[in-house]
Amino acid sequence: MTSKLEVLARWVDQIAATTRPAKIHWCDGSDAEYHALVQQMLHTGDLIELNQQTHPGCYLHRSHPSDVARVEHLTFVCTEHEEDAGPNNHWMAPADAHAKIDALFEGCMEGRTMYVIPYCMGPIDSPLSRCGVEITDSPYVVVNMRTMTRMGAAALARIEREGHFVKGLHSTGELDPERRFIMHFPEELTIKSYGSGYGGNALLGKKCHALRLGSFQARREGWLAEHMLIVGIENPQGQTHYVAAAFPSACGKTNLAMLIPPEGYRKNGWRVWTIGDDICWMRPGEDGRLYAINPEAGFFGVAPGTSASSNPNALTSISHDTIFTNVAVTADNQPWWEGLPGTPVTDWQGRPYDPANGPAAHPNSRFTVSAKQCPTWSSKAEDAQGVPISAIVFGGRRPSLLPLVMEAQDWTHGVLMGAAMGSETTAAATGAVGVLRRDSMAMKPFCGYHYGDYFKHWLSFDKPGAKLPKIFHVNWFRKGRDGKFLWPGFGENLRVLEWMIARVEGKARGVETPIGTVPATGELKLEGLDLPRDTLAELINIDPAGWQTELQAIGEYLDSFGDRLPARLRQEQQRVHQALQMPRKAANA
Ligand code: OXD
Ligand code: MN
Repeated sequence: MTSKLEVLARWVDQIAATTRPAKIHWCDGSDAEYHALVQQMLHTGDLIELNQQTHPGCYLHRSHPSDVARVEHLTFVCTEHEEDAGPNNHWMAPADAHAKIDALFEGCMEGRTMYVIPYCMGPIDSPLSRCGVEITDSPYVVVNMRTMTRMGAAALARIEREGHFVKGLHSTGELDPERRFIMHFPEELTIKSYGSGYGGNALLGKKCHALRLGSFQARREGWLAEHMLIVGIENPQGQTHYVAAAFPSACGKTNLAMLIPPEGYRKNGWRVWTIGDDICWMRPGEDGRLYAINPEAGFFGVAPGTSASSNPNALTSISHDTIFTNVAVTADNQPWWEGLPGTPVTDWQGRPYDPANGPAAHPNSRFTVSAKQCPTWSSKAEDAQGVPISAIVFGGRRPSLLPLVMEAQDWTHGVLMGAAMGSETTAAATGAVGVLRRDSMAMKPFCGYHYGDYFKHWLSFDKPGAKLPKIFHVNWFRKGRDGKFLWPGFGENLRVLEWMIARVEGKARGVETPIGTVPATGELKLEGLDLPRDTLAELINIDPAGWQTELQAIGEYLDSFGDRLPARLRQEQQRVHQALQMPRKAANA
């Protein structure tokens, strides 16, 4: 082993001395390795074969019923100074955190195999990509990491060239919620995760590396690591604009990333290209624009709600070579979840399906699939330079107040829109569902440092020579008085994206309001959509009294970040608040 890999070899030896595995397996990422691991897991029952006629290469994994989602209350950012982790994270002193979790790792791999997974987040040749090594005792983690990252020999070669990497240590342990921690040490570029086999807690390349440590690395190095999908919108003239969009977990990022244009748009030649559905790394290019890569190579998508009407591209992607986690199965052994046709016979826990036990598939059941299986996958996802971003979109589940779409006046206002983002909670994390919480840039569970410093970092991109994307805020989830959604969503969201692109190209006038620019009458193309005019008016209506209360609440929220909150952001909030107090024309006049 050459000298640069000695650091890695020494670390692996040291972990082996603590965890005491029976065997060490260095993962090469080959097909043969993948198939051997699948066979082994079929034998142990970690995987269950699904109907190979209808779903070739598809398998089901059932996790422990207490281990089905991310566990934010057990997730820690362990910076030397508590202040650096910020009020947005749980903090533990690094020495205490190491001691606590190392005690759990002691001897935990006895009699088992320890897998060493070298991986690269992002295209293997991209200067923006970053490498890591995950050590785990879970073969399920290995096969998922193979789909979700560029894993194996090529990543190892890059690590050897660069000589540095993020260190991730994981063990499923006893799957005891009392002995479960996800610890991040950003200053040491180290992750330690014990006691959970669930994706976000165990596939360390994803949330732990690409977002929590990634955001920390990004701030140091002058780029952004964000919880965003990346989608390309090609117009009938063949020009493609790339849009990066942040929504909290389980708010439809995967659906938007794989959107199917409404029929009229398809006929006219509009196309949609998928680059990523969850994470986006962006940095300024030489021309001043922001260029983005998707650090992931696969989708770890929420299964329930994925259907022929909501996301046919996802459904096609997962018709073969997919690992399903915690879905139900039908009588002929096909994967099943709420929203699909057919009938479940066995629920996600392997019990005969009984509606009295709740949904057949766990609400946070997932599929893991290679991005290349998506019919709209774009080869630009492999572009080492990334794709230029024309628009950044923020959004959340807001049943009222927030209009369908609004555009920020400038970058600072856009950062305020992102910081003020709020959403109803979903099943992607444990805890109550349907409660409104602020989730700045959809990064509340993922920002690896103080939110005040993070906002400052965002603001810092606005400098001479920068050609920054326009920033928008959308709300697909506004409800009418009858409690029903006002906007049909899904493919129809392209109409809103078209308006944004028209704004980017200077082809739509919009109507300025104190909270942002909304579409002028006739600018949102509604042909072929049965949407009454007053529903549209309601969707973009701005309620000044409601917004005054909202701005007040945003101010209080910003104040919770204390001294580290950039004054510019608080001034921006005051500017908007004051503008709301001035008399103005009706937004949708
Ligand atoms: C995810 C999440 O799994 O955000 O992507 O929870
Ligand atoms: Mn996510």
